[in-house]
Amino acid sequence: MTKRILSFALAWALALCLCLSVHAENPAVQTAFTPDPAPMVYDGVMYLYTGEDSTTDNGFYNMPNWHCYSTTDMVNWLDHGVIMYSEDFKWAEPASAWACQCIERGGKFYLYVTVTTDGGRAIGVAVSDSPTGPFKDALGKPLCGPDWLYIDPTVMIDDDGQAYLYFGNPNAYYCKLNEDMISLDGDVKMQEMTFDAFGPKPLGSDAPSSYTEGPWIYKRNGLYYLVYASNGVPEGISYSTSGSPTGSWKFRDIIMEPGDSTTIHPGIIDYKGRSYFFYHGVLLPNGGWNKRSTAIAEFEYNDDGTIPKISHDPAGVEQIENFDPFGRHEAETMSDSRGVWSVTSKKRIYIGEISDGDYIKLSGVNFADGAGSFSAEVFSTGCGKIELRLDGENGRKIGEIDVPEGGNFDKVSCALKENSGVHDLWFVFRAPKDSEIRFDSWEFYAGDALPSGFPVWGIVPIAAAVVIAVLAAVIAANKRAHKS
Ligand code: FUB
Repeated sequence: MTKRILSFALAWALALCLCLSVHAENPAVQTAFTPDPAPMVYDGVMYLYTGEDSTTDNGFYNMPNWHCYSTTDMVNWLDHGVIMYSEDFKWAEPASAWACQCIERGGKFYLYVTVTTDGGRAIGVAVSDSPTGPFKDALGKPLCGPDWLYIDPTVMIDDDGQAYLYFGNPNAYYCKLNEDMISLDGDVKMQEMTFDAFGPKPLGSDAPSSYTEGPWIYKRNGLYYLVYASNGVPEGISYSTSGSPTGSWKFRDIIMEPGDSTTIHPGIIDYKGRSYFFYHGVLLPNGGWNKRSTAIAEFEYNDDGTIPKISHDPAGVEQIENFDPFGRHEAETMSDSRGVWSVTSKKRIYIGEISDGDYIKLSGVNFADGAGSFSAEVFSTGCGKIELRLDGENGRKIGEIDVPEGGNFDKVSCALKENSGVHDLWFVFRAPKDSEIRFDSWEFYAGDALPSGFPVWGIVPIAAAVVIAVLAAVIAANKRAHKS
């Protein structure tokens, strides 16, 4: 008996592990090119701020805007769309939205960015009441700059409330921020760029140390960590530590060797008891040195607080919670996708450019006792279908909706076949050649599944017919009674 209970428990534990250890492949986002990742945790949610490498090549970095994404399970990310364009800073040039970082203070969110202005780079600051925007230029002018050195801002608020801003290429600079977070407290200072502080300079380089750009500052267990792109190009990632936020710094080690991208931009953060390392690389089809994507790796600090070596791992990170599909969800929520692109329009963010054979995948979706029906706000330029499949692109089909031609994100529904438990969910799109599907949102409804292929809207005429038939029978019976 004990044996049976044990093997039953083992089977359950195994099943649970299988459910939770679904791996999403890097990159974290497939619906845009997402360089210069900057994570932020606020109110139990992991936010990710990135630039966007345009699909249109201009021979340099063509970066029109910044995006924000969020997750609570590290694998299924929701795209909050474009949160700002570089020209929202009226003094800045279009398509110059380089690295950024967001931080919260006193219920306001401050977004520090790099943009081009007056032939140089400058750091601007925008403010919002929400982590996902809208953000507004806080000053109407640069916070500091312009000069080439003013790139890649990273920001930290120390335990005593003092905020610090760090930035710089090819040297590392810092300054204090006033409590308002939008003005400097004192002068900008350069760190001591020595071998001891930032490691050995690359062979044949004029640089004073291995420090290159893209600093990321944080404090952990009383120790300050400055993580940065190192070794010139192609860049790797190294780090230095200090007992003080202003240095002096001690070079510790290289964390990540250069990959396939000229640049690589770090961000490190703890979330739900785990430590995550964000960087970018060339990870999407048609990617390249100026079409980069955010990748994530989980790591554990060594007992002495040092950071282990981290490899470029396409496997990505483990899902840490199941996904609840009930209630309304944006279509731009996913762990993986193929062929689709996120669009930020004036009215909404939606998934567009969907053609035949494309898919969107959500990982570790907990249907609990089962969903009975499904609806989506969707339309197409031809007719189309969305197939709902479990555990694979060609997995078991639990339902299908017809996507209407024309209209404007009208709601269509279908009944579902059995789907209880935890599954990976795939929306597989079918569409005639040269047509496009646009997909704004979806929703699962708990309850008994309707017979297979039975459209939810079909209930209305049938219910009406039943009511009419009953009424007619009652009237007829009344008439008969009256006559006799
Ligand atoms: O993305 C443009 C620039 O490339 C960033 O500001 C640098 O850190 C490097 O990633």
